[in-house]
Amino acid sequence: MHWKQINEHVQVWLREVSRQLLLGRKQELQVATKSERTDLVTNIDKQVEKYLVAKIRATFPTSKILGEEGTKDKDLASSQGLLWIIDPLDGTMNYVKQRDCFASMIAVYENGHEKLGYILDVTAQKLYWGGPECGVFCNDERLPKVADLSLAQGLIDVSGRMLMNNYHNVCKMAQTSMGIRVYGSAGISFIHVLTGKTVAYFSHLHPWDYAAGKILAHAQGLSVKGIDDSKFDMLSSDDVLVATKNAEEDILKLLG
Ligand code: 2AM
Ligand code: CA
Ligand code: CA
Ligand code: CA
Repeated sequence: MHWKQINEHVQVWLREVSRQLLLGRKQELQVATKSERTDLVTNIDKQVEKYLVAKIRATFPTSKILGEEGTKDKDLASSQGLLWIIDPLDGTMNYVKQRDCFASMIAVYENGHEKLGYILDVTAQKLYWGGPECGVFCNDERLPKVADLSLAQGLIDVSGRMLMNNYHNVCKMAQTSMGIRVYGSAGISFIHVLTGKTVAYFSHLHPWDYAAGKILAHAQGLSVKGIDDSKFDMLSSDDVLVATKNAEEDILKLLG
């Protein structure tokens, strides 16, 4: 399928997703915990996933879908046709506590190949989108390629949990870099690497946290790597490192 046939629909859906997320943050949220005290889900996470799944099924009925909030079709690994991986609201804790720094993400694969990735920075009203066939855009403007800086030349971004536990020696990585940042949204962190604001982002992530960012990062010439598992496909969780090629080399040497 031509990427434009998919993109014309997704761009319209994400405008509605943006409206729902902006409206939701003004309202009282229904907040529940999932795996632990700090793992939250709101009525808006569920509402946006439901909206996107309905649109995908109505428009591309043979699609397979994996969504964070419970959508999991059978035979996701079968590589035929379109596979959608969606994170309706990324940075739910930020959405609840700060009401900013959150994203919505969609990844599209066709016959097992990376096709299109979308990260919507809702409060900035910026949609980062693209893929191997069209390159990467921010809204209507093509994103420039980022400089291949080393770890010592840039900022590194890790998850709060990795930092608190000095997991994989991240304190040493931070000391080697120009400084460390923690944003609380994998989508926003991917955007920072895509736009050259940071040289690396390192976090334990699920497929819906990294699928869109991985497609965009590859199209930007950046490296995305799973650190723990030898198998790093679009359906496994892993400690994921997205970085410039130079910073990746530096970080791999410091890994604990
Ligand atoms: P989420 O908001 O969609 O759950 C910081 O918490 C970042 O890590 C967010 O992008 C969050 O995505 C993701 N994340 C992955 N696993 C998480 C977990 N178990 N608890 C909280 N956040 C998690
Ligand atoms: Ca979540
Ligand atoms: Ca997420
Ligand atoms: Ca989410």
